[in-house]
Amino acid sequence: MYPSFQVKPMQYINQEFNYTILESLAKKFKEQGFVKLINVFDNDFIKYIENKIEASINAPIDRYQTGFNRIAFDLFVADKIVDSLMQNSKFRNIMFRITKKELFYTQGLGFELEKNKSTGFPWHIGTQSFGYQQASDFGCTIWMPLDEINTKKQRGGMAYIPENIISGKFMYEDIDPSIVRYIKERYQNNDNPQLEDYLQLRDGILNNPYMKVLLDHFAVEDDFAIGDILLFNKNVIHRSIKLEEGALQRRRAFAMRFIENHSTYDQERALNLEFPRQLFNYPGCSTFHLDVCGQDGEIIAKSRYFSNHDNRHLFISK
Ligand SMILES: O=C(O)CCC(=O)C(=O)O
Ligand SMILES: [Fe+2]
Repeated sequence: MYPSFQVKPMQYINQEFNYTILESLAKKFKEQGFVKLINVFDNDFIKYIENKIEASINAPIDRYQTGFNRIAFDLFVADKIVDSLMQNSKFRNIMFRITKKELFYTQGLGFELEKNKSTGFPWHIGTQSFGYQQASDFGCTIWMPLDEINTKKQRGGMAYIPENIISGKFMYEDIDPSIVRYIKERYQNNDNPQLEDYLQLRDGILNNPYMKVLLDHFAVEDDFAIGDILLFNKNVIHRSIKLEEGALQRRRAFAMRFIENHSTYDQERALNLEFPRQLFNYPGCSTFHLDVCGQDGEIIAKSRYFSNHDNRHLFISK
């Protein structure tokens, strides 16, 4: 007889979130645009992600990413483990009950901050990650730190603004498009716009001294144990928090982006992401927004870009 040896299947989700808990999380998510969930992912899943991130993230290439020690966009394409998380009924239930949306997984990203050095991203919204869907379409992120975050010790997490106080919606709807339009019009008028003009506007609107007074005042910063996550919608203004002195050398995080399943492609918005990169001739961090669809108005989740739509669709049978 051979000893009966079986590999334990990955559970992904560590605990039951009952109806009452999910409804109270949903209420918070609706009000604030974000919610912290405790003890969601199991150790096997976290270890898997950690190993893969370690092997995939690299030194930054784009100026906008230099706040990180290592970073990667477009991770986990056709990854069996991540695909089966999207198929997991407990996971689907959590995502649907809290967001009240049927979601489609688009992208995975990895981030690493180095102690006392990396500043990460300043106040921002998901201009790049959600820059190919209509401004009004729903999108959200699961942010999953891979190192413990203690706000009273080393910090190194994120800060975020409740959407019922200040929402970042105006950035998608008005500011991002008008910044590109301003640069374009100056270019057309032979007014010689400079990369610096663009960068100051792109990063400056949410980080100018007066806006910072408000954002810093209303910022929420949480502790995270390994397995805890932050779920936040695309309108939540957020920033990285520096990892301060202490035992941890670096803080890593994995982010998963989702869009509402019926979101459509906004080609002008996607091309707007490219315009400054072409004009000022610097590399972008991702071409996902160009590759994902070819036609304006196309349903993104049905695009030929995704080889297996069912693996990414958090389908809910009602
Ligand atoms: O991990 C970080 O510091 C930044 C993460 C972030 O901005 C995001 O996931 O949108
Ligand atoms: Fe972000």
